[in-house]
Amino acid sequence: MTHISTAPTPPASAAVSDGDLRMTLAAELADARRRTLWLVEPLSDEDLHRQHDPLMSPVLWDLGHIAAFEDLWLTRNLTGHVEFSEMPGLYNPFEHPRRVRGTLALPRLAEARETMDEIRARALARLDTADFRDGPRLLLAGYVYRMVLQHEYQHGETILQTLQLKRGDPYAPPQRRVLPSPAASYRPGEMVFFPGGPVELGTDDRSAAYDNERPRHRVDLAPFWIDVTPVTNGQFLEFVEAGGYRRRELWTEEGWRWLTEAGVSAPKHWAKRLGVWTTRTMDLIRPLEPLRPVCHVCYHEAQAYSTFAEKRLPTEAEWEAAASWDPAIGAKWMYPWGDEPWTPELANLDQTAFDTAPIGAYPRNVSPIGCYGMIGDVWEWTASDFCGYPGFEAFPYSEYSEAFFGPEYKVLRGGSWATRPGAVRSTFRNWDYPIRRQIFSGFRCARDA
Ligand code: AVJ
Ligand code: FE
Repeated sequence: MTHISTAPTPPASAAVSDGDLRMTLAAELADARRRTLWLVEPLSDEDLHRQHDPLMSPVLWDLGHIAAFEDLWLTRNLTGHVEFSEMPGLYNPFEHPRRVRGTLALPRLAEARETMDEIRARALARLDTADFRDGPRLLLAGYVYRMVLQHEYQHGETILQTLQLKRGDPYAPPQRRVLPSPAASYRPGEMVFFPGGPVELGTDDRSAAYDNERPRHRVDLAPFWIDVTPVTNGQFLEFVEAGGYRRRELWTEEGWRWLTEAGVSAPKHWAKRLGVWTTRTMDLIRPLEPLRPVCHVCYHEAQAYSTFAEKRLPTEAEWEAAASWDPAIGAKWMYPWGDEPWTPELANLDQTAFDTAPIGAYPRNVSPIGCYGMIGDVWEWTASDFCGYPGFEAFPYSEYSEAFFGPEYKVLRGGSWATRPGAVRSTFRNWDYPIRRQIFSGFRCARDA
């Protein structure tokens, strides 16, 4: 673990030669594509073209869009400046809302694969001569390649959201990684104390972080308590059985309006069969497991549960401090466990488990103050709106983050089982509408000291 001072983090490439970085990036691009194609391998052309849900694109659109984004940033934009809006019409997300993408004239898989290969070949040829030190800002420390990699990883998670909503036969994962069994026991609902005081949030990293994670800045936090683990199915079931979905006083006005319209009475993919609650993840239906984190709840459900538990949702500043700040020594880490890169023993990330793990399965996934499971398993809703940090500068395009700043989106943190490790860290910020449940989303609670 390294102590982070207030000086900007040196680019990751400082110690490696351009040649080594080129090889690493080429290997990561190959790995990203292997994974994307592996995820969609079980799907027929019909499955790929179908609009499975109004919230999601046909999977074939995601594939074409991944390639078009790569073409835009790794070839066209490295030759001369191209605006994001010049992305080809078919795959431009702003020209076609998701709910109508099923009506687009999308190519068959074989043709899409050819386009993907052809764009990749051009990107690799350009990578051969990339100058990561004195070239354009986009290329410094290899940034634009990591941006494109993270984009493919993120669309992999988007595809998994679609597959969870798949019509017809449920999606059968090509293979499922076996998750570790719980090695430690925690009492769900137990809390740890964060003493408050000055903490540093965000990062100055320019090698991988998104613009919305910058700049690193100081925030003064009041002392607070925060849950040791994400809220579990067992805890959420207490809320359901106590009539949580019928008790007006637990919901905000906006939350109650959503609930009335949505007419739901349990998290998405929960069902009660013959008096037994079950959950479904892809093609796996099983009795509700009380020790797995609750998943597929929206912000309003998280908020109502928190009120029921006489707690509240953490702000994203509290979440990041609890995940990455060591108040004893004034240090901040990339991940709760330190700066060590992810390995399968550390946290449930990287998609191939196709499932959340019971709490206690990852005893090393613990932050300095003692919060478990902040990275992996489920994204965690926070109380915060998605906004730019003080001194925010859009880079390299405002359509990634800035276009979504404002009170209509809430921030989620920490990644899920469906997130690839390169696409998450303690400073990473995700966002969605507070009514959304198709994401792999849970939460943990906080409380004032
Ligand atoms: C960061 C997950 C909210 O999917 O809307 C993908 C990621 N941005 N392509 C999204 C993204 C452009 C983004 N989220
Ligand atoms: Fe995209």
